[in-house]
Amino acid sequence: MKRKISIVGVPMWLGQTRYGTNLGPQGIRCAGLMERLKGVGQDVVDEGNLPIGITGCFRQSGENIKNVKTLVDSSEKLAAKVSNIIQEGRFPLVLGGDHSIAMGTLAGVAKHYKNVGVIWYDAHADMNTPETSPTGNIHGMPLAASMGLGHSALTNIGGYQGKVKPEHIVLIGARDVDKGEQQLIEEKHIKMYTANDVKRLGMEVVIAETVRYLSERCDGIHLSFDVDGIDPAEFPGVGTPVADGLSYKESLQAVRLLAAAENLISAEFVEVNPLLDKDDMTARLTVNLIGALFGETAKSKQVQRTDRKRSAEAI
Ligand code: 5AB
Ligand code: MN
Ligand code: MN
Ligand code: MN
Repeated sequence: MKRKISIVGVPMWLGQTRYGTNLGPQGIRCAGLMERLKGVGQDVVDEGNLPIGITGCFRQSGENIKNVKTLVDSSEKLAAKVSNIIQEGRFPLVLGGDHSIAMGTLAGVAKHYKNVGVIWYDAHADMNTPETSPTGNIHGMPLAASMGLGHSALTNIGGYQGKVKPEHIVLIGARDVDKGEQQLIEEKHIKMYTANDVKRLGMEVVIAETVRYLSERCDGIHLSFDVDGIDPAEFPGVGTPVADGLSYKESLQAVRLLAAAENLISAEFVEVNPLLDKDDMTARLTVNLIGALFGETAKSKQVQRTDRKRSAEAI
């Protein structure tokens, strides 16, 4: 599908404690993102990186939550940016940064869509609150905060609460879920396909069911893609790796199937940490995933390679 894409980078790392996810947007760009999206004929502009505060100082109070102020300030900026992009009739493609940025993305998207559906592709559920979190890291809280649960500074981002309803969420790839998160999933009947469920059912079935489920209930679908959903053997450049993940091949299949979804309204790719990566593998394969989400196929990639070779020869 042809979309009008606006890229925004969010160089955020203070949602967790490993420096480097702030370099994610640049890592993804340097792996050739723009060229690839233009290569499949997409109308795409890169709006650069959001200016992010660097006033992180970890635990500021006795509470089990770190860097609240920095995270709230940058989420407000991102929410406004994403909202503007949608206002202009364009598709926000947000590059993380750690997953805390989803609070800002969703606050911007949900201003325009009353019933936004969310595909949360991740090894984790990201539904902790300061009461349940084992770490106090906000990148483990964005989905709870977006549902209106947890620290009030987070739930009020964008000036309103409840960006996403529990019945409008589908988790794909989960395999490291904390006790409090599991309780919430059961209590709210949140739809979840664990990594094992995907192995059992096959990705094609999972995505078909997910799109059907969300399309019946929602007015648009947001894809929140945490690259640690994929097995760390293939995606080593992540701060919270979990074994037995989804394969790169399955993930490519997932985004290829989503490329056809007319009601896909926004997407974010998060948690790429170039400092933990091996030979830029994670950044390069992430560009393959984004390319496929916007229409790249094995065949179109072949044509692009030939074109690049020809133009190099012509110089
Ligand atoms: B990610 C953990 N559940 O809350 C926590 O990478 C890990 O955005 C969260 O999915 C991982 O700290 C957050 C133990
Ligand atoms: Mn995550
Ligand atoms: Mn994760
Ligand atoms: Mn992670």
